[in-house]
Amino acid sequence: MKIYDYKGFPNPLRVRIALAEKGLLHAVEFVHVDVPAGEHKQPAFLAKNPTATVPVLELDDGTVISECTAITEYIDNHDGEPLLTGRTPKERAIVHMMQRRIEAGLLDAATAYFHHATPGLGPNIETYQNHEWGEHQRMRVVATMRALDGELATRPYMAGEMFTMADITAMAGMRFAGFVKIEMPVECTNLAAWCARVDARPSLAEAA
Ligand SMILES: N[C@@H](CCC(=O)N[C@@H](CS)C(=O)NCC(=O)O)C(=O)O
Repeated sequence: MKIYDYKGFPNPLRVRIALAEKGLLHAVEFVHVDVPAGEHKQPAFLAKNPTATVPVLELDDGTVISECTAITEYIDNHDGEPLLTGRTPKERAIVHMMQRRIEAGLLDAATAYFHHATPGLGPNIETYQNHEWGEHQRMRVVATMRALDGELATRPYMAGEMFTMADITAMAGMRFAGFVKIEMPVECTNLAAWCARVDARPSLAEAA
């Protein structure tokens, strides 16, 4: 298996954490894609992923899979022992529900803020910016943090009693929000405790 990514970027981090949780971090070959230089917009990469984003998983048979949720599903289920994506239909549904809420309201919103309301990846990559939209997304991030804080009053992890893909997306989102200086409201004590709990997992250090 090959993973095309850019170490340190939030979406690649999601897949690296999933690999670490499964003990597979050293079983894959990482191929560096120079995103700031625009390599992901060149024909060779677009042939693998027409949406021009990293990470991308390439299987030994040549199958190419993009989107972190799809890649995580493959990594987690290929051995028949899922740890991160739920085991029963109900667990799987709740993991996907929470994952998508968090992806949209936290990670994607923080990313939109970065690309639209800050210099982002620089003028060569940021060919369209809408500052007002970016600022709106910053407010969405804070609202999502408050909503997640409320959810975490009743359970230790985003989708229930176990650490899952929803927590991975949330950690990538919280880290990226911190990187772009969107602060967590001080009253979000449940979310702060969750951050400390998840940060302490060995997979986070292994994937960094
Ligand atoms: N929904 C995609 C998002 C991937 C994504 O946006 N990756 C960023 C890096 S964190 C990227 O490749 N950005 C390139 C660009 O914006 O031009 C996923 O889940 O993989």
